[in-house]
Amino acid sequence: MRHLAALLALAVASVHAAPDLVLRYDRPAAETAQGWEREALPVGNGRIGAMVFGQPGSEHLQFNDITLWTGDKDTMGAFQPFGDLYVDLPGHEKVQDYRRTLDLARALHTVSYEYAGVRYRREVIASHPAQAIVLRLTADRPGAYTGAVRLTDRHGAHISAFENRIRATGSLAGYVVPPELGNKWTPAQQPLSSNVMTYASQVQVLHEGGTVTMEGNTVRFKDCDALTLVLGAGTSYVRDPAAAFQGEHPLKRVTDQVTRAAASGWPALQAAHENDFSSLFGRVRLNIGDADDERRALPTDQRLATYTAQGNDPELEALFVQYGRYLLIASSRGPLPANLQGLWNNSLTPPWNADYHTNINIQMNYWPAEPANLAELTEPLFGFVQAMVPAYRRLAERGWTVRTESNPFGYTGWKWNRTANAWYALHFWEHYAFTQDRTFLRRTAYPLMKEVCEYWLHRLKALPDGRLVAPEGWSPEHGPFEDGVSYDQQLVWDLFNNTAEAAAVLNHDAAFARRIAIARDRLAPPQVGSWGQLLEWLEEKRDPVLDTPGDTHRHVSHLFGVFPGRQITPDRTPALANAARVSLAARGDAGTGWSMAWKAAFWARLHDGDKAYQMLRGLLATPGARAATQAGPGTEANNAGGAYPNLLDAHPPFQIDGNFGATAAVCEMLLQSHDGVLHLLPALPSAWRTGSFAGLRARGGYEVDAVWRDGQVMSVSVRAKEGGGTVRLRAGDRTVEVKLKQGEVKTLQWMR
Ligand code: FUC
Repeated sequence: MRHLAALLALAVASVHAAPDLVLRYDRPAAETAQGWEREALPVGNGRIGAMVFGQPGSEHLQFNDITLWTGDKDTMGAFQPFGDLYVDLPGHEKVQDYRRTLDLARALHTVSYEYAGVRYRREVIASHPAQAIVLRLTADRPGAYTGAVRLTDRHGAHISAFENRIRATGSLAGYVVPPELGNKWTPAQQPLSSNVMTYASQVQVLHEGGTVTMEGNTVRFKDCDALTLVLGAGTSYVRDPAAAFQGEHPLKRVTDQVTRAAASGWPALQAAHENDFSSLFGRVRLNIGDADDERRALPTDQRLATYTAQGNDPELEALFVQYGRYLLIASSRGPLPANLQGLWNNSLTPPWNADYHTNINIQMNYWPAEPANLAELTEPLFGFVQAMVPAYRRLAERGWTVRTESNPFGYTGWKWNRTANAWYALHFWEHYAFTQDRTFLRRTAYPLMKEVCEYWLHRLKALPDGRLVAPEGWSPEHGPFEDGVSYDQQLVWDLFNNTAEAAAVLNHDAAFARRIAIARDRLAPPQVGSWGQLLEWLEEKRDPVLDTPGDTHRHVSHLFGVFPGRQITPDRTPALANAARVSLAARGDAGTGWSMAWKAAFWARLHDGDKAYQMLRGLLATPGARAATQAGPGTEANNAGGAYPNLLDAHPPFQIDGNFGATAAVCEMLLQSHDGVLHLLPALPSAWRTGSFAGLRARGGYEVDAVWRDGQVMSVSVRAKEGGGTVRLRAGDRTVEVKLKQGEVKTLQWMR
């Protein structure tokens, strides 16, 4: 028995040999209007981050802080780009053997090339422990570096320099985007903002060998062996409504961060960064098959183009899945959640203000967090929601609610999206479901869920036949505002269902739990329409487009109950699951990035691996190249999804939800746990015949590893990280029960 376990462990280790997780290019990112979002590579420590261009003659880091926003509690404003760091290396424009990489596992960006017989190398990290972005320049010959460092600011900050440090300090008070920089408002129309945010950035230049001098606000270096640049940035934003979101001037904090990081030196900074990053990133391994050597040899942009045309590159697919995890770690460890562009945005007037959109986008950003073993990265989302609730309460007689757009000062605008409160509540519940953190459930999740229930108990209205409906709702961006739209109904069902379960777990509030369970069962339920579809509205429409098989609108919100909800499952509600399949098939395979990612997750929950895979192919494709020709009436930018050469999701422009949604959808293809059983490979596509995963999380506090061959599960390990008890494991149509104590791991050889 022992012997068998050892053999099995060996087999598991060999199939777990993770594919190389490196994006590589043989040219720098273009300094063009779109180069920053399509070719430059993102680094981030969860709060500050940069797009790195890798131009040999002038390195460029376009950097941001996730809290730099215009707007306030009364006006929307927009997430803002911060500034730019340049390292000019005159002469290095024409170089040989150029290479640029982003190593996801190490969160390390590198550039290397040869110039005038010298091999040059650059490394960039965005360190969470040091709260700084660090750029290291080395060469294989001493004295090879001569050039200059410049720091710019996008909002006209005051720039000064002293002791090899350049610093920028400014304020957004009274800031208005100049018309020549894209502001469409006339001065009279300009919405007044009382945002008085202050901000600061600075870069310290450290050198080995040679000399460094200051010339105005430029740091010049001559004949240096190596350089280390430490970049810090911050704002006065605090996630605290009681302080009106306004804290101390960040200058001292940023100065201290840069000083401390500079004192550590590169080797220590790099080592601490890698330890920190890999403690999160290294939790999940994924092997869904091998690529051939020819593909492996291609730079990522060419590899993507080849894959778009020919498929057949499971290593690129695994890289794309892991990229979503990389991006979440890089954009969700600060005071605010990842926004529409994570934290990378270079425009003063970004699309949709690079905001927090509540009808799919902010939620999708957090879909991978729990299943892909990054549960602690949900903190910025939860902290954000809690900090906004006092303002959102003003929008409701009881409880709170929200509109479609939102900023981090409590403002929420554009059309009502009232059930987004229930959607937020779902994330709180899921955090408990995956982590079994009862303290979080009792103190944080339950009170929030209950308040949202109170909103809906108050707002729901009874139809003459007794069914309860959410009045005046909107199936996001599709059709009219009316009573009982399926999206609202399913969200409220999910809210009541989860809250009743939460009360039971906590053994608390039994009377309230009974009340919401009764209300849940009175909600107008999902219905099947005349062509077998799941109805999107309470009554079937008589409309040339809406609710017809020809309607290919990108939002598919009436399938919420399939994913991320759990009202509809193939096993418990097969007729509704079939109707969901009919609706989904009619909506088609095209879409913007997030739309395709959502569809991939739906197909996974409907146990159709090949359809889910087909959606994944659309997401990981040169934009426009693969999308079906299904753009019909009522659709917007329906053929535009895909991935840019840097593998960021195309909306267009770049919108990060599709990256996160793709990662989450693949998790759903490999492991599901929402229907009372840990279901292994519930939607394995035929393209992934043999493979393994390690470290995926399941509800109940479990961590799961699995190995499969020819589509059959060979072995599975379940670790009761938290909780424990009896867990039901399913693969295909076989289910077994396993008892686990907290902390215990059990490995089963599954093959019959
Ligand atoms: C929703 C979507 C759009 C876009 C925007 C940010 O409104 O309908 O496609 O993703 O959010």
